[in-house]
This record gives sequence, C-alpha cells and structure tokens, in this order.
Amino acid sequence: MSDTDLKPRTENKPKTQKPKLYKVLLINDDYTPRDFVVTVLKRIFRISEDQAYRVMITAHRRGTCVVAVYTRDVAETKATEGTDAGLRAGYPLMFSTEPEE
Ligand code: TYC
Repeated sequence: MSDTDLKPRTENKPKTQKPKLYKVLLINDDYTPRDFVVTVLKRIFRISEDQAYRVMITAHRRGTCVVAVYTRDVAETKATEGTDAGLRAGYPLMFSTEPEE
C-alpha cells in the first residue's frame, strides 16, 4: 500500500474533545486550625460541613486529600483562593492542583 492510499489520520477523531480535568489537593500542615480548614473548604468548594470535615481529617491523617475535580482554570483559581485565605489569616494552609490520569 502506498502513502497515498492511507486514510487521513483525523478521520475518527471526535469533533469535540473532553476537556482535561484537574484535581484540587488539600495539603496537611501542623499549624492551620482544623475549624479554619473546614470553613475555607465550605466557602470555596461549596461543600457541606460533613464533607468538609471528612476532607480535612483525611488530609490531616494521610498528608493530602483530593477536594474536587474541575477544568484547569477553575481548579487553579480555587486552589489559589484557598491558599490565599490561609495566607491572609497567617496560616501555611496549602492547596495544589494536578491533572487527572
Ligand atoms: N493538621 C492540622 C492541625 O492539627 C489541621 C489541618 C488539616 C491543617 C488539614 C491542614 O490541610 C490541612 N491543626
């Protein structure tokens, strides 16, 4: 088969691609008070008290916990907002993002 017989490589490519998703991770530290972490989680990620407590205590015990998954811009904005809320209050609270597999 010659090169010219090859079908275009894009023939089966979907017209709309699924946007890549990013995890927002909460990182544990030894200084930020637990109730402050819960308050920030509720406000920025719009989750319930119960859910926020569960995320906080998981990060506290394991070192890190996935809070939620978003498109890249939203994930980065929320991670920055969470980290900034800690900074403004004088705590080393930290959120980061990483791409989903
Ligand atoms: N480890 C903190 C404490 O004992 C609480 C905490 C939990 C801080 C989760 C950050 O991401 C965090 N006061």
